[in-house]
Amino acid sequence: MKHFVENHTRTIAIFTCLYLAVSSFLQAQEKQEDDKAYNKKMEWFGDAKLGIFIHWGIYAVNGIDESWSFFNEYLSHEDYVKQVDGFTAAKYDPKEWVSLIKSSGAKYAVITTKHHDGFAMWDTKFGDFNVMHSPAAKDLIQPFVRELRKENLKVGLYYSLPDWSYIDYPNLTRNKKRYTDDSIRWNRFLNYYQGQLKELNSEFKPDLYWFDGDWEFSAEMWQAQKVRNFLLKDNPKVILNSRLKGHGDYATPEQGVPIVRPKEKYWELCMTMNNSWGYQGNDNAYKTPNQIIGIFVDCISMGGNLLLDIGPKANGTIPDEQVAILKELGRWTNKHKEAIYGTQAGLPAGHFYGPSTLSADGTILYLFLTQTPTHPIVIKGLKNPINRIRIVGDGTKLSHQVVGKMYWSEVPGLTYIDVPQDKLDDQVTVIAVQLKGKIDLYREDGQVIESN
Ligand code: H79
Repeated sequence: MKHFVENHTRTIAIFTCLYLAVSSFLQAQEKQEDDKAYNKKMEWFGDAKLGIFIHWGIYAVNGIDESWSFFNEYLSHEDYVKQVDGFTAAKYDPKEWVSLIKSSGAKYAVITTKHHDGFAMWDTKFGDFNVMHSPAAKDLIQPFVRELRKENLKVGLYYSLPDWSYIDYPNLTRNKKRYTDDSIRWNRFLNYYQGQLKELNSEFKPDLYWFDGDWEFSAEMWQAQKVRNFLLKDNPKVILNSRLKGHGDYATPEQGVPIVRPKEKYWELCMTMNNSWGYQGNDNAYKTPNQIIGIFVDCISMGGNLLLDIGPKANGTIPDEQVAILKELGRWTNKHKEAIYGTQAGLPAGHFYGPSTLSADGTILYLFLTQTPTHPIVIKGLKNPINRIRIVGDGTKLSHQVVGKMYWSEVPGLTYIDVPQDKLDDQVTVIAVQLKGKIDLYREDGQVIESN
């Protein structure tokens, strides 16, 4: 009898172990499948590198902060809303917008369909605080989406979760609340905002949603998982930014350029050209094209994208300063496209004094010269022999010299590359280093010398 119990216990133990091993194997496989599907979905985004953000809404009429100006009580909600009367979009030319965006080198655009102020820019069935009840009196999103698609650019829709104008939304301003705890009113708001999202999803089938304002409530309150599920159900390839309380696909640092590489595989820095998201005629603090290109190459060097913002005027024209920046960016991205699109993050810190990228196959290293070199530039810790070095978008061959390579040491020498001053780009010069084989870096801390 004792023997039987022992045997029986052993059999159970063996089966339990087998079961656990098989189920963890299956789970790992499932995760791999998930990762594969996720990476496939994210592929266009990872390759795109540059997107244009558009903040367009009634705040352009007075040229004041989008939504925040009344939320922070710099003017009354009533006065803020009066801007609707001046929102004409009279010179709106979506074809021209898209042609400018495309010529900048951007591969996608993200437009505000509704900011925190709640003013909807498309012909929504939900409520009447929208563009149909303004002098513009037409859907402004639909023709823009159509033009983007015609030009093969990806479509991103910005949508604010908070709606500070909606009668059943709890927050009106920083200091004024409509209510704090009322599930009936909150449910009315949930139906409203989720209804709008379903409308956007079925009408425009965007490639990407850019949510904002999720900090106001919890994932449970927003019903974030449910929202993600219904958006993906009807539009399975859609990418969601991170601002759906942890239910998104990629990270969105705002304004601050990362110093170290973000831990998320996919990320995008959103940034203004001056200090405002929407059009503000008084804000002349524009970054120079050189600064913007410098920030852009920092992003791609760390495996991220740049989503660069423009703020059109209430009549639908894009301010001259912004057009000029996009054009210069376009000249630069077009000349250097091989070093930008479809590349991967470049060298980790320590190998080169500046940003860099790598071709998808890892055999070409692109170095971005954001500062004018007064001497040959140097790469450290490169084990590969070099086939050829050239200036991107120009073709000039460059000579190099390897210095300090000891035959008895594993540590590679220093590679010095001569860059002729008369071949520099007006903004950022790019050097292509064609390697023999995939890049191979020395990453140790030198070598202990035991005998010489
Ligand atoms: O649409 C643009 C801005 O209007 C919006 N996002 C970009 C794309 C934005 N508004 N504010 N912010 C981003 C940053 C907000 C910061 C704060 Fe807060 C909100 C400070 C206080 C409330 C969240 C909660 C961060 C700190 C506490």
